Amino acid sequence: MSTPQTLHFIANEHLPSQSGRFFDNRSPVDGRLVSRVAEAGQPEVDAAVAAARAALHGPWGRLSVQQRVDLLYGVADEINRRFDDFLQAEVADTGKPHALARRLDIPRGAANFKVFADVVKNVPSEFFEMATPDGGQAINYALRVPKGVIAVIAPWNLPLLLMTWKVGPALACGNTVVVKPSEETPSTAALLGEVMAKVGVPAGVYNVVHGFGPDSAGEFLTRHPGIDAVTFTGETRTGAAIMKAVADRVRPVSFELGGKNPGIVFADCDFDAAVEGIARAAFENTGQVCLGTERVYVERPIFERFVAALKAKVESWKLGRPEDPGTVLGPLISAEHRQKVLGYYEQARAAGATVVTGGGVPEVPAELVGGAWIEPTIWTGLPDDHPVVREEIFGPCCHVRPFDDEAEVLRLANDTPYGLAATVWTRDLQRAHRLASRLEVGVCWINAWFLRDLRTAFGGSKLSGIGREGGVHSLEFYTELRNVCVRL
Ligand code: NAD
Ligand code: 6OD
Repeated sequence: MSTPQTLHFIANEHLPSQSGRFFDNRSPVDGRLVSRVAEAGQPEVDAAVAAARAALHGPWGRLSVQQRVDLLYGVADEINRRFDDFLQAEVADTGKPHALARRLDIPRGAANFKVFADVVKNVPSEFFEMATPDGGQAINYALRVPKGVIAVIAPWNLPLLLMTWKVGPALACGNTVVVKPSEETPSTAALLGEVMAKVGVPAGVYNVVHGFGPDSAGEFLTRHPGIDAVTFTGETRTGAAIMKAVADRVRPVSFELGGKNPGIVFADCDFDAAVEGIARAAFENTGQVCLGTERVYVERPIFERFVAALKAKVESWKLGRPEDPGTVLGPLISAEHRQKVLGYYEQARAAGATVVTGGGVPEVPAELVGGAWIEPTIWTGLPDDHPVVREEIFGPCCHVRPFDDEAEVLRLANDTPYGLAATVWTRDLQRAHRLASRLEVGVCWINAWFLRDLRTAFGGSKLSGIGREGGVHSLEFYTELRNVCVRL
């Protein structure tokens, strides 16, 4: 059987590159070839941006809000109708367990269209009456207009979820998009093109170009003069490169970047819930979640017991093939990423950390040896300034450290250049609210983790991002206000 091809999606057509160039998309489960992916050069990026611009001034731009809303509901319904196709595509690229993709990634892919369709149906507008200098009268009202052609640059960890988290609001607000999915996970973005065409989204509204970052599709797109704004999720240093790329044209950016998130566990917590919550925060999706917890602080009286329980919990989680219903942990995204994570495992060992569990590569059946498998790992005993405790690893690992009081743990938690998320486990709600107001993060969970209401503001402080998206907050980035002043 010939290897499937993943093509660009431009003006509702699946197209190869003019250069004929392809790159390999390999499964992180066993290294098998999933597809050959067309690699965009400047001509494909030019074509995608031109298609997006034409659609903006064409049929898409002439739709009423209700017509857009109906189409986006249609997109969500079609994703749900093709749920299994999306699931298979996402799992083929990422190796994540079916159970996780079924619970999280694919439903959120659909929900991201419905939620923002609902948001734009109910946007109020401002209105002011004024006196004119000659004693007459005028009125002012604000129109919310789309920003234009939005570049969406997406990462590989939650590919459909994070891409649609940007495409949903962008389209709901009347923009058109050119998406550059991660080179590791091109499949669901391509599949979404089929959905758009099927439900009747006009050609050019949703475009996808595949390729890499620097000197490839990502950079060609962010430098393109036809792009009106860039929304990006990924590493902080990539965000810095994108900011430079758009600086000369002074284009706005919305950035969701890296994190080194603290998990804080007080002795009065619901112990089992805290163990379960921290285990999910540290290890779910094989630790490849920007909101994940890589620094865990546990109040001293329960420290030993907590570490033992966390170890027992993660050791009970089965690594395995995605389709196996018992599988909780998949592989990392790639051999290259595993090298990076193993580098931190090695640094922790060299620095004398206590390796509570894991620390290396697990034994796997022969057919999985080509995959990016890794052991979930817990350390204790590292100094607060060690790179393992300070840098984002993005793997299934955490360092656990005892603390003695609230002031100390607040200082430790905030001692980071990042500011994405924190999770606090306690039954003392006064203390919880106090910490929530003092932790320097964009999202603070109390007795929960990754619990999301999509109407809330989402984003990071410090090096973890610029801007907030979610609910009406997304309107700030995806629309502009135009004031209309009418002399009566
Ligand atoms: P990455 O920055 O390496 O890549 C993200 C995307 O940017 C990819 O599509 C890549 O091809 C593209 N890219 C790379 N260099 C580029 C350039 N110079 N110009 C334009 N595009 C470029 O990130 P990743 O490895 O895919 O994802 C993991 C990172 O993403 C982690 O740091 C994680 O914390 C972060 N992340 C953050 C959030 C959040 O909400 N804050 C969510 C998910 C992931
Ligand atoms: O839930 C979301 O909307 C979101 N942006 C999650 C980010 C997860 C990071 O890996």
